[in-house]
This record gives sequence, structure tokens and C-alpha cells, in this order.
Amino acid sequence: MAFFPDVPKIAFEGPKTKNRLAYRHYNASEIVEGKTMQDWLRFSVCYWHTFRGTGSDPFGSATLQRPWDDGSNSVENAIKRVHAAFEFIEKLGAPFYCFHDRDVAPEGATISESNKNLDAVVKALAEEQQRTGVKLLWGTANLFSNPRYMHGAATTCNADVYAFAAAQVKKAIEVTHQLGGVNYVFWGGREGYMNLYNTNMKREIDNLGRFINMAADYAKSIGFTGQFLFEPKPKEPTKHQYDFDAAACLNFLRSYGLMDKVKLNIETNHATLAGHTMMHELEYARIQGVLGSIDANTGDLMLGWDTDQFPTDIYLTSQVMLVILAQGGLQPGGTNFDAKVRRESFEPVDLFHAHIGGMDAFARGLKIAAAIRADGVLAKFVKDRYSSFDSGIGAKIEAGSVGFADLEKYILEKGEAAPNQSGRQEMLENLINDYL
Ligand code: XUL
Ligand code: CO
Repeated sequence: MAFFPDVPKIAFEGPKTKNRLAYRHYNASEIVEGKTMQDWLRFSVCYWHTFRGTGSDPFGSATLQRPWDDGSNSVENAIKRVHAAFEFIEKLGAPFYCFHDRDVAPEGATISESNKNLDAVVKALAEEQQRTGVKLLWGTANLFSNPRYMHGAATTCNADVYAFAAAQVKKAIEVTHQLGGVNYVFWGGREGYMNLYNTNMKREIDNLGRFINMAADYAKSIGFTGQFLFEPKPKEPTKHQYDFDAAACLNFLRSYGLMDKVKLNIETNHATLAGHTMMHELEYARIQGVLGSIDANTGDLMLGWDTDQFPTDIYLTSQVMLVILAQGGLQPGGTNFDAKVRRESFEPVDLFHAHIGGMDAFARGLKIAAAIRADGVLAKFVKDRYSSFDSGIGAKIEAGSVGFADLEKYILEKGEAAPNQSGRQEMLENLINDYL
């Protein structure tokens, strides 16, 4: 049965095509800097927005037409949805997908029933992975929708809820492992607080540290070798999320002995909500060796919440790809479209337009970033800018061979510092425009 009967397999037709259901730039097998576009980009479709999104908002109900979905919470409906999802992913030609446990299978009245439902749907997912060759980029557990998690999961004040969350994550890691998932994600959900008057922050963060260590121990015990990823987000749903940004997550990972066990999954709209650019967050993670994967989307600078729009801005994708190329890729991570179509884009074909646009924007970003790197203009400018640290007193500072007294002696003898050179920001911004 075809769920998208009017949509053929999406092909690369080049920038001149008039066909809106074709790639203009994403050519999976094209080589850029020694690797295929597919390998650099490792695109992933997210199950929650793309197959569970309804278009409802606080002011109105569902708008999205999903003819394969009967709206029920049955396992049968969930399995039918799996078939629609894999037809979509296969036609798009994305190599990966991602899910939360509760996106793919309905929660039951007890955890045993939920696990049973999940097993039934995982069987269908495994069959579809086998049939199509689509792979699981990451799995995760939804520890925020059920009312039991109102105070958080690993940072809850209710020890039974903590145990419930542990049982849920244990199962989610097991199914991720079973499906050959190459990463497992922890996004904070409700791990944060609304008001310090009722909150023991130290206890909450310590318990979160214990939770992630237990998860890592369990994953190891069952032979799961995928990468664990933390996903920073500064606010929403709680006012203060503990995983505020890459820097806060790094502090957490270092404090709880998790640096060699967990990397980061950086999301554009989360970066901007934290008052950072995506490029800043990516570079911060990269230089510390923890850039694991990305959630590709974009926010709206006029709106202060997580709008999760599909990325179409070539400046943004070029900046993202500059950092990813500098790291030599994201593997085993990838580029997951944690993005949703607007509620006004209610037809199934809009899912194709949205993903094609995002994939083409990233493919262009990849080509633009590679061209900038090939010319070496930015790299040369930055290298020259810091050249005073390559020799003389600068080299001694970086070698750690001088202290404050030596530096004072040096500058007393010299009298004044060498003159500064221009940062040339405007010239560099103009130069980047030449590549777009
Ligand atoms: C929420 C968000 C999540 C995570 C997975 O803002 O980004 O969907 O990516 O839990
Ligand atoms: Co995300």
C-alpha cells in the first residue's frame, strides 16, 4: 500500500530543475573534501514531529492531514504509521531516522504493557529497516509528556518517579541497541526547575549525574557501543533547564565523570534560545572534543520560543558546515531534522517540501564551506591574527614557561605592547558573501 502515491522517489536534478519534488543540491554520492555528501551530512528524519505532529497549538486543534493515521492509540495504528514513515524516508533517500519510545508505540496502563507495545512496534521497525536499509541514528525516551514527570524525571523530588524513569530509559536503550542505533540521546525534558523556593538544586543535579552514570553502566553491560549524547536547551518546558547550553552541559559532564561517556547533540533553535549562534555552540563543543551530532532546525528571531522550523538559510548552514568540516564529520552522529511543518502546511506532500528544502540548504552549506576552506582565506587570516603566540614571548606563554614576574619584566623592558592589527570583520563578512 502506498501512503504517498503521488510522490516518486526524490532524485537529484540539479539547480536548474523546475521540479519542486527534486534535489537541486543534495547529490548523495557527490564527493566533497574526499567524502560523499551522504557521509558528511548523515540526514535523519525525526519521528516525533514528522509522524506524530498534529499541528495543534495552544489556540487550536489538529490541522495536519495524515490519512494513514486513524487517530487511535492502538498498536495496530502505530504499526501502520511505521509503514507510512518508512515509505516517506525511503522516497526521500534519508539514510537515518530517530525516535522517542512513546512516539513509535503507545504508552500502556503499566510499564509492562508499555514495554509490550514497544516490542510489537520495534519488530515492525526492524523489518522496515531491513527492507529499506534505513538505519537508526538515535533512540531516546520521552520523560516529559506523562503527568508523572511533572517535577522532572532524573531531577524529580519523587524517588518512585526516578525509578520509573530509569526503567523507561533501560528499555529505550535496549530497543535502540536491538535496532542497531548508533547513538542514544538525553534531552533534559523537564530536568530543570520553575522556582528555587521549592527546589533543592544540588540534590537534583547530583541525582541527574547518578542517573546518566547508571544509564552508561547499563548500556555497557548489554554491549551497546553507540554514542551517548546530551542535548542542551536553556528553557522550555521549565524556566531554568539544567542543560542550558554546551558550556553548562560540559560543566555537568566534567563534574560527574562523564566526559569519556557522553558527547553533545547541538540544536540550532536551542542555541539561539540560549542567546548563542549555532556556530558558537558547535565550535564550543568541537574544541572540547564533544561535538557529537546536530538537531537541524531554525527558530524565529521575532519569537522567543522553540519554533522548530526547517532550516533554509544558507548563511546558517554554511556556518554549521564550516565547523563540521573542521571536525572531519560527525560520525557516528548525523544531521537530524528536529523540525516541524507549520500547521498551515497540512498536506502530506508538505513533509517532502520541508525535508527537501532542509537537505538542499545543508548540501549548499557543505559546498560553500568546502569552497571557503579550499581557498584557505579564513584559516590564513585567523592563523596570522594569532601569530604573536607562535614565537617569542607568545610561544613562552603558551608553553607555560613564564609566570607573572617574567611577563612584567618583559613588558617593563619593552615599555609598550606592539601595535594591534585590524580585526577586518567587515572585509571578512564581505568575503564570505562572495561564496554564497
Ligand atoms: C525538544 C527537543 C527534543 C529532543 C529529543 O526541544 O529538541 O525533541 O531532540 O528528546
Ligand atoms: Co532536539
